[in-house]
Amino acid sequence: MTDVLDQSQIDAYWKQGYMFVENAITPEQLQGLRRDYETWLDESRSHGEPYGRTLDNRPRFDLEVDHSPERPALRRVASPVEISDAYLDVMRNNRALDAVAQLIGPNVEFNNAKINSKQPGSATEVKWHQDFLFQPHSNDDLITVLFFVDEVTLENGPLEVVAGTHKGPLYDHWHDGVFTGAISSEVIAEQCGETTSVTGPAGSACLMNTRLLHGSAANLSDRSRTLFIGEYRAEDSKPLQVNHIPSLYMGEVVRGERTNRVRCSSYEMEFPEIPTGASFFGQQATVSTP
Ligand SMILES: O=C(O)CCC(=O)C(=O)O
Repeated sequence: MTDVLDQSQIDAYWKQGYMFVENAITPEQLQGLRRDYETWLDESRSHGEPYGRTLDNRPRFDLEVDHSPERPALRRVASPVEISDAYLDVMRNNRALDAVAQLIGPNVEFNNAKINSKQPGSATEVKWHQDFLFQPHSNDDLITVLFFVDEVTLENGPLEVVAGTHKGPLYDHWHDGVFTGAISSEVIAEQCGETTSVTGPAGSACLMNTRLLHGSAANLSDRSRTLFIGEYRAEDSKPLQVNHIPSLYMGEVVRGERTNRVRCSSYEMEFPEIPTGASFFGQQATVSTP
């Protein structure tokens, strides 16, 4: 395994709950991600509603409500690793994954992957949530890696995080009997006063603890903001529910080896709702909280 982090960076990750990694992928890999996304964006012009099929028979390509042939707003591609060699290669081979292996490895499995894209002027936003509330595991050693397919700026809807909240509680994502995939407005008022926007050049990545509170606002610029998002887990962290973005590659050991061990930590939460629509954007649309 290649060590890419020194001890001070490892300590900073566990203190803040996130980490920025520059040059997480090569320029050639970046070009491949861009090329395939542009092809899918172009294809989306000829669709008026979510389309394609994932392993669990949900639409693979999800469209924003303001999508049109003239201004396509393809906001989500579920499991692009199954339909693109470029995305599969990045999922398996990237510098951020070496950092993940140092933080929660040495043995690491792939959990799931998706693209979140905010086209200029589209309504797409991500409400405040914690990833773990969508995917309970026997322990919480999971890291989400968000690869910047475009440059991410303050104007184009960057990821916003609340540093240190991975050490706090798991907040309810069910409200009045509805799984909204988001925290309540009370928790937002209490916890999300001081946020950090994670910006940087295309090709970089943000590593995020699965318990960290995060969200992102709409893209107010004239440039797209596309992220390729991969989730990884310690190999001894076993899923307690079906994967909400299943793929042929879930559970693949991407660093280290298979040990056949399970490790449990102590926590409590309500199981999430398994989405029936194309993505969690539909679930989050059921609430008006930011
Ligand atoms: O697209 C973003 O800005 C954040 C992505 C995210 O939090 C998610 O998809 O769970």
